[in-house]
Parts: sequence; structure tokens; C-alpha cells
Amino acid sequence: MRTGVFRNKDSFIRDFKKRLKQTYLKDINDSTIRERYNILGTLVREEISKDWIKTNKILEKNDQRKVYYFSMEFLMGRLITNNLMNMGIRRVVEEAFNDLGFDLNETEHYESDPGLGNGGLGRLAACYLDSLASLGLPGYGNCIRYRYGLFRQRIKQGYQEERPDNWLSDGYVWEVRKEEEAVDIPFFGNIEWHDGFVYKPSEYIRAVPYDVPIVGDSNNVVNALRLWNAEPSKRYPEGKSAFEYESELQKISGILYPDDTTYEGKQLRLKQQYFFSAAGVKSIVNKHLKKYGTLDNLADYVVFHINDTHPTLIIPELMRILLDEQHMEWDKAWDITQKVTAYTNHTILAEALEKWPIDIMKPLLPRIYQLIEEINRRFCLELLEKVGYQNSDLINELAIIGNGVVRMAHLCIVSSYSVNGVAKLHTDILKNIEMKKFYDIYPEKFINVTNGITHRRWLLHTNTELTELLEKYIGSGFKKHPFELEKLLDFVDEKELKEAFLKVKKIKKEQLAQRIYKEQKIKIDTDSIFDIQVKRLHEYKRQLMNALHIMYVYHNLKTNPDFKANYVPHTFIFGAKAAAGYYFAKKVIKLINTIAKKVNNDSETNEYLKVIFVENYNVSYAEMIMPAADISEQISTASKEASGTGNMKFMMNGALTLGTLDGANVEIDELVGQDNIFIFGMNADEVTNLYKNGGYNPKEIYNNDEEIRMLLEQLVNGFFEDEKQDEFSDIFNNLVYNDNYFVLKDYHSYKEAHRLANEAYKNKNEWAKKALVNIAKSGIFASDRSINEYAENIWHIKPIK
Ligand code: 26Q
Repeated sequence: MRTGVFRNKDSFIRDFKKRLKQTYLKDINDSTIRERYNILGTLVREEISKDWIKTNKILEKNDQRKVYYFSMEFLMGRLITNNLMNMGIRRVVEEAFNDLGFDLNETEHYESDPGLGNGGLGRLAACYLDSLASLGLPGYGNCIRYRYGLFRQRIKQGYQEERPDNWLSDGYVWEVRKEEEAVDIPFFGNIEWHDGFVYKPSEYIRAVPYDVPIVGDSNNVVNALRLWNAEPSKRYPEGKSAFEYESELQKISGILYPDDTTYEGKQLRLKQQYFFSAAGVKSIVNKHLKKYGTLDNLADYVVFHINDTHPTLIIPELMRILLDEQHMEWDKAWDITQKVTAYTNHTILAEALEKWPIDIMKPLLPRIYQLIEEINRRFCLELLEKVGYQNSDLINELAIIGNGVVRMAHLCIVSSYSVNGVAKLHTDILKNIEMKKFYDIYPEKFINVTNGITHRRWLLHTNTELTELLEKYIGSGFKKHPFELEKLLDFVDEKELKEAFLKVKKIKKEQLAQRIYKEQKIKIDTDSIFDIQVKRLHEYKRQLMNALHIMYVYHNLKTNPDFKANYVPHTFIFGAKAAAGYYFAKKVIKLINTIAKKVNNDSETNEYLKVIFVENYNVSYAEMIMPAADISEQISTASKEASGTGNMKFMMNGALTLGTLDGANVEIDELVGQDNIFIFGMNADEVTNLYKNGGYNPKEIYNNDEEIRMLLEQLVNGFFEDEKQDEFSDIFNNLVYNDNYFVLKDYHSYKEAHRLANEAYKNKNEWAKKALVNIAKSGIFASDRSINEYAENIWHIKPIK
């Protein structure tokens, strides 16, 4: 039971009105939504702070091991609903708002959705924070307080435009500035020798932490996400104008880099990486020293988790502190460093692996670079002893530094005690192919932890209708123990359940349809199949294949009466941002919008086929989209998608996967069985072998396959009459001459999967059963399971006592 403001409806109303008056000098009836939101947020934060202080007090007393999750991205989404729910006070507030004549939902939606991440990796970090707190585990996020998050997307004449994401314009109620814990981060300068190396930086940047509370579900535990802001240091750099210094430092926490397929080393990005890694390490080390007076026992109490290679500089930074500030011997420092760092790999795309040019790193971080050189030298020597001079090729291949660059993944593997992939297939590919030679040296380091999603946000909060229905059949145990969703299997043949499920689905489809109508003025049929692909735009994710198939459907609706008679109306929905500099991805967005315009306005077909490209797909939009899907498109070229997490969100909300055997789809397939999923295309082995044998010749398919030729020609023959003739010629050429991701090769099997799905949907009862099996089997993808695995197998942390 809560005391104070949230004790009951009446006390809340009284305090809410009073605070509103004190703050804005207004009666509640004259208040704006912004004012109501701010007061609500403030009251909730104050309530959270009680638990926050308590949690911290306990931890100060306890000798407990904690994990610090370093990630350049945390894609949190709105926190208000999550906080109200997890605090167990949403009901009280909702009733109060109803009494006052205001809509709580609308107020919640006023909160800005901070885009401090690109996609999967950032959202995973956010789900993991929710699970850590909800499982009562001591775990903290560490990131940058980007002034601007990922750009907001606008679609104009079918093209993507990028606008700045000014998420802080109105303040952020959840953050608490911790001035006292600010630290100075050194850059540039040189190294001198005075009985040992002494680093003399020429510039410092002040890092000021802002803590955002992470509220556990009904357990009074509050953890934190620490966001670092770059500010001027009191140690002002000599010989630099104030203007230059200020504008340089502002950039560091200025903007989130968009995830590009091809990795490009930019000095600013490296500055960001060092800035938040060093700030995090320093504040943690300070705290530890304050408590224990030594770093000798650091590894007993601290784990630094490295979320992809972006925070790799934790490793040399910790070495720097242990050697230069604590004056430890190398071996001891190295031993500690190895025991506190664990690394997760999220990608197998070779071109996405981080490699920093020495020319960029060395002048910016001279001491850090020097330490990496020493780590590399020792690693190469060790390797030499193991494999001998005759294997110098292997040493060159695995070295941390080579060809003028620092290979960050190599540094992580060599230095961390744990290396994990994010789905079974992905980890197998790391072990057997991508990182095989490291696996041969350090087999004990490699482990799999399949990704997960927080079922609280992605089921309980965003699909209350489905949650209520499930509760009726299997009780409420699944809310705390998502594995209990499996109890649903006992009921999947019950007619009432299936009908009730279809009703819920329809409600969620209507809610989405309303939003789409409001924003885009396009009416969609909520009895049609909602076939949805939402994720970042990347060639390997093959939105292009989806688009080509829609062109095929359209063609057949126009020309083939049998096809039309057999076709269940479909609404194809896309949501995707393309990195601003990713030319090809932007072309695909244009193509999808061009197709949409043509087919949506064709009265001969638009009862059967609609295409929607939602603008500015983000976490909040996803919350409406996931519950509304019938079909979840997970169609990446096998072996390329490390895991995927959207696939799990769709599944938990009762959509059927139409996809390749890639990433976590493989595990979904194993769980639900072939009757409840539509799998198509080459598998990972086939793809790997095809690459190995020099790829294939798409031109041959183009020449010999009439249907594919017809579709591809529509890209360049004026079929899209409103577009320039060469608008899509780069897409055409790419498919015919490169087709690196095997779109043409998998096309027919993709089409066949769609045909089967279309047939299956005709029996709605059977469809409902399939969807329910998916829900029942989805518990394993709750991030609570993933986090328990991390806690037990990698971090060795225990719940807060
Ligand atoms: C790197 C250098 C410069 C600029 C940007 C980047 C950068 C930024 C973000 C590189 C990669 C990312 C994000 C990667 C990512 O989201 N990977 C996804 O991670 C998910 C969580 O594990 C997986 O489910 C997805 O399969 C994987 O693609």
C-alpha cells in the first residue's frame, strides 16, 4: 500500500490540484495538457524517489555485486505509463483523472518519446533495464544524454526527410542532475616519461551525469540509467577560443549517430565513445574506492557489460586507471580488467564491425592508444607461443591492431571473460565461422543468450485487452512468470477463446487504423490481413522483396480474376527509418511510397490491397502496431539478422511469423512448429555456401524468369507514371547485377509463403488457434528470461536483499 499522494483517489486529486496551482498559478480547469502532464510526472517522480533512496541505502550497506550496462543507445520510449504501472498507482491516477474529467491516456501521450537509439540494440538495452529492476537485480545503464536523438522522419512526395529530434525542448521530468558526481574526461595532449609514462592531456571535457530512475514492477526497487552530458571543464584548454571549445564540446553530447551499414570512422563518434565510457568507469571506480578504499577487489563487486563494441574503450580506460592512478603492476591490472568486462556481439555483417584508424585514435587518446598497443603486443606474443612462427598469418589476422586500424571486436574478445551472441544461430555462426579462430583459442568464453523483450511493456501495458482475455483463461501468474503463458495451450481449441481473441485483434486493428487515418488520411479495412514489416531500413532486411511481392499482387489483381477471387484483402504496413546517408535505403522508401500511391488510388483493386508507410516509426508507434498485426514479416537474408526482437513482440501479441530461418526466427519456428509459422527461402548454410562459391548470377534469373522480368521492368519502364523514368533504375541495376541479399533467389519461395498464409487466413478459427499457440509459446522471449541467464551465467549477480 502506498502512503501520501497516491494513497487514494481523493488524496491524489487534492495534491494534484494544489501542486498545479503552486506551480502554474492556475485552477485545474484552466490548465493545459502540458501542465497536467508535468505535474503528474513530478508527483510520480517524487513518489519514485522514496523507493530510489531506499534502494540506494540498502545497496550502500550490502556488499553486493552490480552490473553496469554500457551502451551507446537506450531506446526507452515513454516512461510515464511504465512508471505508473510498475509503481502500482495507475488505477488510482486513472480514476482521479476520470473524476476530474481528463483523459489519462491523452496525458500520458504528451510525454516525448526520447529517441536515444537506432533500433534493435538500443531497444534491447531498454528492455533489459526494465527486467533488471523488475527482477530486483542491481543493474545500471550508462549512456550519453544526447541533445538530439535519432532524427524524426517526415515523408514528402514519397521521400524521407529528416528533422531534428528536439526531445528536451520542454524539459524531462524523469531526470535528476547529479552535479556532485561530475568528472573531467581528458583528450589529446601527449605522453611524457618521468620514471614511468605520464599522460599530459591538452584538454578536458566535464561529464555531468543525469540519472533517470528505472522502476521495478511492484517490488519497490529503483535502479538508474545514467546519461552523461558534456560541459565545459574548469580546467580550460590553453590556446583555444571559448567559442571553439564550447562548440566542440557541445557536439559530444549533441547528436546520436545513425546506424549505417558501412562503418565509417569519425573522430566525433570516437570522442563520444571515450567520453561516456571513461565517465562511467571513473564514477564507478570513485564509488568503489569510497566504499572499499582499494580497487584490488573491484572484480568481486563490479561487472562492466559492453553492448556491442561501441563502449570498448572501457577496457584500456580501466587499465589506465589501474596502472597510472593506482600504480598496479601490469599483470594484476590485466587480471582485474579481464574479470570485470563482458561483451555482447550484435552483428555479423563484416562491414559493420568497428575498426578505428590509428590516425584518428592516437592523437585524440594517446595514452589509451598506447595501452591498446601494449595489450596487442602481449596478446600476439602469447599467441606466438601457442601457434609458433610458422603461423604468422594467423597472428596477423587475429591481432588487435593491423592494417592501420584498431579492431574493436578483437580487443573485446581478448580482454573480456565472456563473449555472447544474441540468438542460437547467431552464436553458432560466431563460433563456427565469423570468430572461429578466436573460439578455438578461448572456447570457454563463448556463450549464447537469446534476446528478449519486456512482456510488461509489450504485452501488459500496450495490449490490455489481450492481457485481460488471457487472465480469464490462465489467471494472472503469467504477469510475473511469462512462461505460464504456456497454460494457454490447454484452451486453444475452445471456440469462445478463439472468437474472443479475434475480437481483441479487431479492436487493436481499429485503434491502429484510426491513428493511420488521423495522420495520413488513408482508410484501411480492419477485416483485411494486416501484414506488417517494421524495422530499420537495410538491404539485408529485404523490405525490397516485400515491395516486389506487392507489385506482383497488384499485377495479378489487375489481370487475373482467379487470383482476385482467391485473394483475402491485405493491408501491407511498413515503418522504417533509413540512415540519412544511406542512398539505396532511401530509394526503397521512395519505391514503397510510390507503390502505395498507385495501388491505394486504384479503385479496381483498393478493396483488396492497401499499402501504408507509417511516418516516423518509433517505440510509441510500435506500441500500437505490434498488437494489431496478423502477419509479422521477418524476411532477412538468412545469417544476416543477429536475432531480431520485433519478431518476438509480434509473436507475443498473436501475429504469425512469415520469415526466413534467420536469427531468433529459428527458435520461434522450433517452438511453434511448422503449422503455426510460414517459413521460406534459403537457410543460413545455403546462404553461406552460396557466398563461398562466389554468389549467383541474378541476371540469369532475370533473363529466364518471365514474372521477375516483368516486375523488374515495371521499375524502369514508366509503369509508375508520376515518377521520373530513372527514379528506380539503381534498384533495378542492383537487383539484376548485384543482388547481394538474394532477393530474386528467394522471391518465389517468399511468394509461396504468402500464398499459404492467404489460404490459412480463410479459416479464421484455425488462424486464431495458430495465433494463440504463438502467444502460448512466447514466454521464453520475455527479457526476464534473458536477464536471468545473464545474471546467472555471465554476471553472477543476485537480487537486492
Ligand atoms: C556504428 C558506428 C557508427 C555509427 C553507428 C554505428 C552503429 C549504431 C547502431 C552500429 C550498429 C548499431 C545497431 C545495431 C543493431 O541494432 N543491431 C541489432 O541488435 C539487435 C539486438 O541484439 C538484434 O536483434 C538485431 O538482429 C541486430 O541487427
